[in-house]
Order: sequence, then C-alpha cells, then structure tokens
Amino acid sequence: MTPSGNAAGYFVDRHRSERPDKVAFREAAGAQRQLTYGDLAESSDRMAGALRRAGIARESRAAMLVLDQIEFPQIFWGALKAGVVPVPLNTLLSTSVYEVILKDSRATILFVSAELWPVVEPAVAACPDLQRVVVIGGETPEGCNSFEDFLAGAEPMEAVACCPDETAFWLYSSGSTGQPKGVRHVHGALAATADTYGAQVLQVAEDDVIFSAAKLFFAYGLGNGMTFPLSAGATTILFDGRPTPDSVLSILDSEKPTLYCGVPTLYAATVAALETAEKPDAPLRRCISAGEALPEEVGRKWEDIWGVEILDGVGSTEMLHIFLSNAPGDVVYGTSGVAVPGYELRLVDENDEEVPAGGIGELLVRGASAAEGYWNQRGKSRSTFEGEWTRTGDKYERGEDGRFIYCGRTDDMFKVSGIWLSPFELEQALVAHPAVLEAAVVPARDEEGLEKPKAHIVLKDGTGNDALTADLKAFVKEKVGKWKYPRWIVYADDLPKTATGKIQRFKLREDA
Ligand code: 3SK
Repeated sequence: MTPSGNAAGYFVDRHRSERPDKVAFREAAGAQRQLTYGDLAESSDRMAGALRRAGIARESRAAMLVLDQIEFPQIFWGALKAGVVPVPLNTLLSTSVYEVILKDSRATILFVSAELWPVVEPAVAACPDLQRVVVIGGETPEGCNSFEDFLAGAEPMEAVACCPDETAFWLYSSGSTGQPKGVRHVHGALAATADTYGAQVLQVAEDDVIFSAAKLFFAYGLGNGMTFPLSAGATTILFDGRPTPDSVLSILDSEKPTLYCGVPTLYAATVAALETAEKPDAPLRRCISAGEALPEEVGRKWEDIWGVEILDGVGSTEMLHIFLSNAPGDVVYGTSGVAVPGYELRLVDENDEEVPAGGIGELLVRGASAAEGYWNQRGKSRSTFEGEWTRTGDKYERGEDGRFIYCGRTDDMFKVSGIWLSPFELEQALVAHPAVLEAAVVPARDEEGLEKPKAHIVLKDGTGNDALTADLKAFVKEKVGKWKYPRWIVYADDLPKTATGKIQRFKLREDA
C-alpha cells in the first residue's frame, strides 16, 4: 500500500484494485497504443525500480523532453514513486535553451522522445551532471539507452514514503518575458488542483474522455490530461502532434472526447476553420480555455456552433492550475469569472493597497497549490511568493457583479494621454472585426515621442490595405472609445507566442 504523502498513491496506485482494466491513456491519430490503470501502476513501479537501479538519487532531477505519448505518465509517476523529481520540458524550445535548463536543473537523467533528440543532442554534451539519456522510440543513438532497455529486468519498487510538502516535480516557466525559471511544486499541490478546479469547475467524472490540446509539459495540460482524469478514473486522449484546427477537429471526430481543453488562439482558428470545414459529431459536454483571456466573440461563436459553453479561466505555472474561472452555467464571455472554490483573490495597487470596486489592480491569489518557489532565484521567489499570497503579474478590474475582467500583464499596460490603456481591451475589439484572426497591441512613440497604441494584426484571409486599416480604426473607435484606437496597424502572418499560446508582446515593442 502506497504511503499517503506520495501523490502517486492517490493518482495511480489506488486504481490498481479499483479499475485495473480501464483505459487511462489512449494515443490518438492512429498510434493505437494505450495504457490501462493496471498497466500504469505496474509500469511506474518498474520505472521507479529502474531509476533506483541506475543510481538516480532521490531528490535529483529527471528531465523529460517527452511528447504526449504513453511513456510520459510512466516516467512521471515512476519518478515520483522513486522520490526523483521529474522536470517536464517544453518540447518546442531551442538547443541553447535546453542547455540552459539542463544545466540549471542539474538533471542527472534525460528522457527524450526520438523525434526531439536532434534538437537536444548538442546540449547534452555540455551538461556534465547528465549521467544517462533514455531515448523513447526510433533508433537508439550511441551512448543512450532505449526506453525498453532501461526498464528491462528492473525490480518493481513501491512508492517511497514522503511528506505531502516534499518537492514532487518542477516545471520551467519562461513567462512572457523569456528567462526560464524552475518552479518547484510539492506532492500535495497535485491533489489541491484536482480537488478544486478539476472536481468543482471542470467536474471530471469517471465516464469522461478528455482531450487537452495543451500538452502535458505545460501546467494547464498536466492538470487537464493527467491529474484531473486520474483523480476521477477517466480516460485521456494523448496526441503527440501539433494541435491545429484540422488535427483538433479530426480528434474530436475520431476519439469522441466529452471534455475539451483548448487555448484561445486555437479556439479562434478552429471557429474560423468551421466556416468551411464540416463540424464533427462529438459528444462534448464541457470546454475550457486558459493561457490567455478568451476573446468574447470567439466564446460566443464556439457556443453557437457546439451548443457547449467555454469556461474561460486563468491559472499560472506558479499556482499549478486555474484559480479564477467562469463557472458552469454562469459564463460571461469577456470576463475571467470568479475565484475557483478553494482560492482567494485580491487586487492591489502600486502601494499594495486594496483596490476599490471598479478600479484596476494587480491580482494576488492564495491557495494550497502555490509553488514553493523558484529554483536558485531567491530574489524572484521573494517578490512573487509573498507569504501565503502569490503575485500573478496580471492586471484586473473587478466589475460590480464581482467578476474579474482581464486588463493585461502588469508589464504590458501603458498610459495614453495619462490614462491606463489595456492592450487586451483593444485586441478584443480588433478580433471582433470579421477580417481579423489575431491581434496584439503594444505602445509605440508618435512624432512627439508620446506613447500611442500600435496594432499587429493577423488576418483570416488575404493581405491588409489602406481601406481595411481605416475600417479597423473606425471599428475600434466605435467599440471602445475614440482615444484608444490604434494609431498604426501592421499586418503579419503570425504573432510571437510562448509555446503555450501567450502572445509575447514584449517582442513587438519598439524598444525590444
Ligand atoms: O496560463 C494559464 O492560464 C494557465 C492555466 C493553468 C495552468 C497554467 C497556466 C499558465
């Protein structure tokens, strides 16, 4: 019997007797591999034994550059069982960033999907702490182990006893400004998100089939596709490819998920694709969105198409999952909703004074899933985790009805004619225009050196021209007020984004 402090007991081992033959993970898109709850309990025991046999010490880090495939949960839970700290990495980074992260984390073992080996291989040689590399699938490169060889003959190992406050795993957050930070999460944080957002907002049930377009390496995807379904005994669809409108529609069609977890850009692009593509027959009962605020229009259009509302929410890597969200049956598009049960929220001004209703302030959150801090970044830890409260770096307004309305990152806000302007408000107005797919607004200086809004636009079709520019300016003036309209509009094929879909406005600023 697994000791209760180790999260693997609740999420994995209890299913050994409760539902051993039920499918926990199924790979989409023809891969046809699956893992039952019984398989997961058994193979994660073997993974723990293999890590121990390989001399990977308790509390050392196991980097995971792993696609959404059935090996991911086996490694993650095997590591937790061994007391080793898995560090799932964003699969879309560059060699130089992997080198920074591998060195920073001092990982002693790296698990990597064969498809991703070429990009991390040059970094591996520069990381003296790495003792082993285990490659999943494909040809095993020289000096590495295959996944099968690494596990072969390993004695199953029971989950180590630990305290729920012990570090379980790290996630690297690059935020919207670049520098990666290792966010350290404890065992207890996993159940804290499953019991709050997972059980009370998403309301995952045993007969649900979940598909998260957000990958497992991202905190949002880790909850959606791993801990929430495992907490309920549900089934997750894993997809190792790039989520595009085509791939999402095809998975909705073939895998028939009941819960779909997307991000705004993908919802917007899928709504646009459905103007011509056929809508699949999928038994969706709930859709959620996070990563950035969902444009009102996109939420409405999706709901018109599917007859299912999107619960837009806000979370962070530091809080592990969503703490502010629209609730089922009580959705107001254009707002982020209210505190998720189990979390408390405050808005404060520059002097840390409480902001009165109607004012704009930085959002602070209190809840049991908060990280312990950043690895080796004491200054940033102290300025983010202030006792029980975590600073989010997001600016919000609280409406009369108590709902929170997103205004932008603290760093993205700027003043026009002395009045705070939320780039997000303008972006919302721009994407409501029928020609616009995406928009990002940043400050730029006019000929007098004063900051004014400049919009970067991705069109649904075609190219921009003067007539469209004039039309967009008039459209925004009409929607949000005369002084706020973008003085300049430039057209682009895409916008710079983090791997999780957040627009990197800092890259578009002229002082960038
Ligand atoms: O960006 C978000 O809204 C989010 C949600 C859940 C978990 C993690 C993140 C960053």
